[in-house]
Amino acid sequence: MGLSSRRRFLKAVLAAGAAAVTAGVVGPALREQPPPSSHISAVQEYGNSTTTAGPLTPISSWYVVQIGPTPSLQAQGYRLAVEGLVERELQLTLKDLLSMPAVELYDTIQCVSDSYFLRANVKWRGVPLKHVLDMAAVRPEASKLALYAADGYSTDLPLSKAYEPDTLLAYMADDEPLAASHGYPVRLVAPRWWGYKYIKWIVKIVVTNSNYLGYWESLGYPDAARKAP
Ligand SMILES: Nc1nc2c(c(=O)[nH]1)N[C@H]1C(S)=C(S)[C@@H](COP(=O)(O)O)O[C@H]1N2
Ligand SMILES: [Mo]
Repeated sequence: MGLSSRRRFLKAVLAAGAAAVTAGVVGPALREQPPPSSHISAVQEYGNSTTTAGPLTPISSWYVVQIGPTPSLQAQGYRLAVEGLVERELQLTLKDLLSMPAVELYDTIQCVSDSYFLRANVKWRGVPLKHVLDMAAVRPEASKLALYAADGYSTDLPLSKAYEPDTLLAYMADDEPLAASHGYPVRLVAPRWWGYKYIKWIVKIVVTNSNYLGYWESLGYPDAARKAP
């Protein structure tokens, strides 16, 4: 299949609403994994599992999977709303998020639909989601988060996963701001769980005790999306 017919094919798959590949997946030009920077706290390992194997994937071969076109969000005007079962509702700007304590970690993002080809080793930087939830003060009856994105996508996360120290609201990948296609300005990073939890272009978090199911979860994908060890 030629490049342009492959693109048409992938567009058609996207239009059909399936998880689709829109970028090349094989890249020979791998670079060495740099050491972690020291001014930011690094959660390299959590529990007893390391989440990244191998060198960083060059951005040019990092896969893209999404249900529709890339929305174009601007830093100016971006807001992350936190509402629902909280003591204080929040409307965070990108500047707010950038001023919070940051964590850097290496992780492998992997799509459940082809975990061999649709994978990328990424160095993320972001704010622990727990930090933002603690600012909002989650009420004791809460059990779950519903997470919403600017493209109409959503996912959900049990509070226990949301509180893990390496679950991040990430705004950088490989020391650069996120690319538009990878979630600019902010996306979730949920190490050890499948890629569909890594919601891109996140704009709203609703704390709930109802059993909200996100886009893929409501189509039957597991709610607790831990990858096989
Ligand atoms: N907003 C939004 N986030 C999303 C998706 C989406 O369609 N929309 N797809 C998910 C899926 S299925 C995967 S595997 C990862 C892929 O992330 P990437 O395109 O940055 O590699 O994004 C997840 N986050
Ligand atoms: Mo995916």
